[in-house]
Amino acid sequence: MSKDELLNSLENAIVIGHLDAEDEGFDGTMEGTLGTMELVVKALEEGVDHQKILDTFGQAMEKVGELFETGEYFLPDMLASAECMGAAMDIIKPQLEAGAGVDKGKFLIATVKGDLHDIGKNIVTTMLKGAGYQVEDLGMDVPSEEILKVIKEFKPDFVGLSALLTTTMVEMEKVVKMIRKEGFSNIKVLIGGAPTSEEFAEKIGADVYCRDVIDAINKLEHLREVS
Ligand code: B12
Repeated sequence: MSKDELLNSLENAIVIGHLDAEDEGFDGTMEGTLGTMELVVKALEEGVDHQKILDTFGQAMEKVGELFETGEYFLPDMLASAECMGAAMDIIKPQLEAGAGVDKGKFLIATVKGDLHDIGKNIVTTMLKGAGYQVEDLGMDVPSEEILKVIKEFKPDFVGLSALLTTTMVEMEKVVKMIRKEGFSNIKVLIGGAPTSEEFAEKIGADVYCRDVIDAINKLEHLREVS
């Protein structure tokens, strides 16, 4: 199997929620065929670029979203793909986190209140750790009060907020206002997640919008240079 074929199979396995070779799949025909976990291990063994693997994860979840939107997928289907993503991330995580041996600052990250999407946030957490940031991850569905409490204890240089729903992105504004009201003017706030944008970041007073994790790493470098 070529590297491209391997990545295509990986994308397909995530989309159809095929976890591993023991999983028989939704139609009972997939037992014995390579699932997400075996394919990620194989990709790593064959030296496929980590970023290409992460891109494949993103493309797979994008497809799952489209299938959900068009009514072909239901919640359990999205959950099966999310489970595959979680397992795949657990496999690749140690390699991505293998520290840069530098201290680039403290980063507090959370998915805002009401939002249960944490795949993107977890990728950002893992990659930033690997890039040398000290990351405190508060998880998902985190109320603004909790974020503020931890800001006071952890004293981060950066706060990262994630939201995947149009209904929860408004929570971000609440957090930004709280941070500013408490006088933490030195903390840079980064936001990300599908419904957010540059314009939205500006509107709510966040410092930076990040399209994806690479964008985040580049923009953080810039913020560190100018501060
Ligand atoms: C997986 C998934 C789920 C899973 C989540 C599991 C989990 N543990 O995360 C489950 C099944 C639980 C779920 C539930 C729901 N979901 Co959902 N879900 C998705 C799906 C398919 C993929 C999201 C994902 O993981 N993407 C892959 C990651 C890698 O990308 P990402 O999150 O965007 O993150 C990258 C960047 O955005 C950025 N980033 C993200 N956050 C941050 C933060 C910072 C600080 C930085 C710097 C960068 C950054 O970097 C990341 C890595 O590069 C999306 C479709 C989509 N296209 O997004 C729908 C989607 C987000 N869900 C949707 C919906 C409607 C729901 C439900 C309401 C469904 C329902 N009827 O119950 C519920 C809501 C639950 C809740 N309260 O949150 C809609 C949202 C529509 C909208 N506009 O609001 C989408 C868009 C699907 C669709 N097309 O309709 N979902």
